[in-house]
Amino acid sequence: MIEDANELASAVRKAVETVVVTDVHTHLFPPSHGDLLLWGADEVLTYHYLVAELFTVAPRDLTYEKFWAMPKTAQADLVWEHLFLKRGALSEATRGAITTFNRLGLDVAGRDLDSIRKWFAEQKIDEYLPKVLELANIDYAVMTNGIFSAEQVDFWQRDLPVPECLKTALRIDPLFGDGWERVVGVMAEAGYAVKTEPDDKTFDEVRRFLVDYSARLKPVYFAASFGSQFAYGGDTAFTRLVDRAVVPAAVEAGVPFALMIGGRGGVNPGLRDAGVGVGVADVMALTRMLQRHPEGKFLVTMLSRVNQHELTVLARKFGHLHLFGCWWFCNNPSIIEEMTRQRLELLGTAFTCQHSDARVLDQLIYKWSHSRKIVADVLVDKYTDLFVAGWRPTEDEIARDVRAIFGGSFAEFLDK
Ligand code: RAT
Ligand code: ZN
Repeated sequence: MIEDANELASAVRKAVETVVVTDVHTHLFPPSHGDLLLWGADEVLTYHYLVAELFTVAPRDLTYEKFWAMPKTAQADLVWEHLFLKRGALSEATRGAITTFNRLGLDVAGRDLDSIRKWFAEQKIDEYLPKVLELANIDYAVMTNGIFSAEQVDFWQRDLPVPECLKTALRIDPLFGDGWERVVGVMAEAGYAVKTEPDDKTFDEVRRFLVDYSARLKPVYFAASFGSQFAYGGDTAFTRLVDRAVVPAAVEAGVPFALMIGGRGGVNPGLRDAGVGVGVADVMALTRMLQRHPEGKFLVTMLSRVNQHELTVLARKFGHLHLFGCWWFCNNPSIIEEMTRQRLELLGTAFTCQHSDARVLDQLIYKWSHSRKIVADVLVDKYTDLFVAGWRPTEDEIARDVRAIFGGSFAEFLDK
């Protein structure tokens, strides 16, 4: 038992620093899937979070069209020049690139991008991937596998090797909204009796398609992201699809349905991925889904800070809802701190405090090192309050609780 407050603080910090984390949502791919797996200096520097920042300061004659027509190294050069050399790299995404290069042992203070690039050019991905996972101290990362992406499906059909540290998630966004006609074509071609004007048979066939896919890819969950206009209930096509196909398929496959809610698409399409904004969504829509489907399991993260409190309260009401991560625009120290405090105060350890959303392998390094530091600060406060209240935890109990919010509670949720 720990009897001293200083000893308690160092035990908590050590537990967070050393905990093995599960990264429940990334955009990584197996090395066998070739160029789909992004890594290296130029990918780090052209992360869409950084492209958005570049255009906040870029000269007016740098049009989006000009930028996208450039080779990646030229795009990265522009980001480096405007966001790292001409002004302080104080934003979360810019600091993240610095942390990443630094933790890889590169001389960031020297500001020599060419030598950083040279180092990356010497790395072999099969050795580099495990090295990054070790530096980030991750047991496994969940990928985003677009089952309606022809490029990705082509790789899966070839049965290529997938390292143990990467697990699949079936990404099904095109089923909802504009993608419907195209995906009906894909499913019909694969032998499923689906119609663009959906009837009960179509829903059954979509369910069968998802269950068959699950048997092949063995996903951890099904996932989709939804805009801030997310709506559920009544006699809508989306509601019927969720009720009759998606949730039944997830239940049959024994996996949760993950919903990421709150992007505002098309705010600035010229910026491509970087052009999505944020909007406040209706938590009641999610509430209705949870009420209607007690047999399902739901993993949820929301994008707007405004939604976080209501969402966290909702997670106290339903054991089949598990919250994860501080998503995208919430993945900033001030908001991670606030969200983690709020979730601990309302949920104890029954949530997953963070996911990386890494699109570029190397980003695992900074996303996890930055988050560990913030979560450690919050946990030191919480354990100190508990100590003052008279409780005396052991080191093992602290390690157990830390692991819970970095992946243990997620594993329990999957198993329950
Ligand atoms: O955070 C991001 O990189 C977003 O662009 C999206 O990938 C989002 O996380 C998603 O999975 O839809
Ligand atoms: Zn994502």
